[in-house]
Amino acid sequence: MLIFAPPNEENERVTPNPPAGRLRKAPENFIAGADVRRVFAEAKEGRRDFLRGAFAAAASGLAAAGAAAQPQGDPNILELPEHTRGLGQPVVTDGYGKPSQYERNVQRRQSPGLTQTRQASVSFAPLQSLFGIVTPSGLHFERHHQGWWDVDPGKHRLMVNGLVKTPKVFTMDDLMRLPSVSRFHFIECGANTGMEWGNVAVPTCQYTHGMLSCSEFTGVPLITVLQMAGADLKKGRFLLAEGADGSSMTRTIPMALIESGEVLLAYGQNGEMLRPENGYPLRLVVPGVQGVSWVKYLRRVEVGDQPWASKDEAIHYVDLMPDGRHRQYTSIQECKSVVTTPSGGQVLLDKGFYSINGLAWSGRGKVAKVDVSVDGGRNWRSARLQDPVMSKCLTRFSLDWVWDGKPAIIQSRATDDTGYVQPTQRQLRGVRGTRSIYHNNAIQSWLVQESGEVKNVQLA
Ligand SMILES: Nc1nc2c(c(=O)[nH]1)N[C@H]1C(S)=C(S)[C@@H](COP(=O)(O)O)O[C@H]1N2
Ligand SMILES: [Mo]
Repeated sequence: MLIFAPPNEENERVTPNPPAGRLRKAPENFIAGADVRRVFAEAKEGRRDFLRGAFAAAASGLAAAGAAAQPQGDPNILELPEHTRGLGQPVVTDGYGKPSQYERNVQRRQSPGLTQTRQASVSFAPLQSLFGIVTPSGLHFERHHQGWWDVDPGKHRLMVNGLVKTPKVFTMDDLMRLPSVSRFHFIECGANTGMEWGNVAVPTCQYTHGMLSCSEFTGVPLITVLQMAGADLKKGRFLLAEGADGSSMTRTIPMALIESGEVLLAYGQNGEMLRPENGYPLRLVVPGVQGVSWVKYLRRVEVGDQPWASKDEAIHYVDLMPDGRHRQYTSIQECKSVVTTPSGGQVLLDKGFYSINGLAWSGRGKVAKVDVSVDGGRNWRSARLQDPVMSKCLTRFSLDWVWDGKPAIIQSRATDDTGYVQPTQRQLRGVRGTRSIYHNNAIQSWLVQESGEVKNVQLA
């Protein structure tokens, strides 16, 4: 079984075997020695935590909804509601369509696990409320290093320079006249699930995994404009992408990825222009690679013969390994998955049938298989993969489950088409130690308590 994918040109080999004694003290949400039985016993005693406080409101709402479903004498059937008798509202011709008022809880949110700052710089997508694989644009997660802008497309320019015959400047009109492609891809911030390194039990999958979204992107393959500028692809094995916001966001992209035609100069997202928060009017789409390389407000690409080691690849987005060295240019988002229902903060209303649902993805290709466990990883069953299964794109999986009302630990484990298997927390820490921020693709565990409340736990 391959635990870690083979290194490639931008993925340095990881060092196995961290020195002993480096693991931090197990916090409350840690299940020591994978002692699932102890946790089951504790859960039976009804031990509760902050979930009660923060999510009691949501929980009681759910319970009420369940209790309202009466088989007989239901006034919702017997009494004709207003909407079957009166005239409905007119067509919406002068505005942008909005979700139902009853869905207003479905929002991007700031994580309670992050330091609260004057201006938040990350919002998380509500994965637990989404269906299928596409993230509605208004719910796409956001990560801004210096705030977002609504950039005037009439004034926006893309410069192509460096190792090229003729440096060129493109307007948005120039770019949109070129042949385009549309492709579905996920984008995941390298820091997604990062709090789990520090054993911070953020309560919901919105906060553990919500720096993840998936869209249909439309744009021009970057290679097209490089060819138009006469790029020297022999010497020019790297490309610098630069954003037009104040964060000086610059990232090195290996030319091999660009030559494959996958890297896009994208202006479209889910059938319309990009949203300002997501880089309007132009962003780089680098399938499989961590979000930071998907430079927004893209204003310049420079062809060069070596990596730039810019601040966002020399100081940030490096992984501190157990031997004290930093892993750099580890850009590919390895195979990962998460169960989105039932997940942390949700409440199972009653025993009986549930469809376990979740998302799986790999930065190296397609998801080949997802296994699901309801007993903390002792036994696994293969989940159904929902069509379509696309490369470097979210894949939806599901598994039928009958809950017997006893505590259960739900996990998912994805395998991609390179044969790489998503690691457990213990396996990942065994190689990477505990001092990373980025690239945590470990198996997530949700504890279903007898009360029906679901909680984020870690198995050590
Ligand atoms: N110009 C610019 N591009 C950027 C960033 C930024 O702050 N400025 N943030 C990066 C990071 S760290 C991530 S995870 C993604 C987030 O994209 P999103 O906000 O569309 O979700 O954009 C990347 N591109
Ligand atoms: Mo990011």
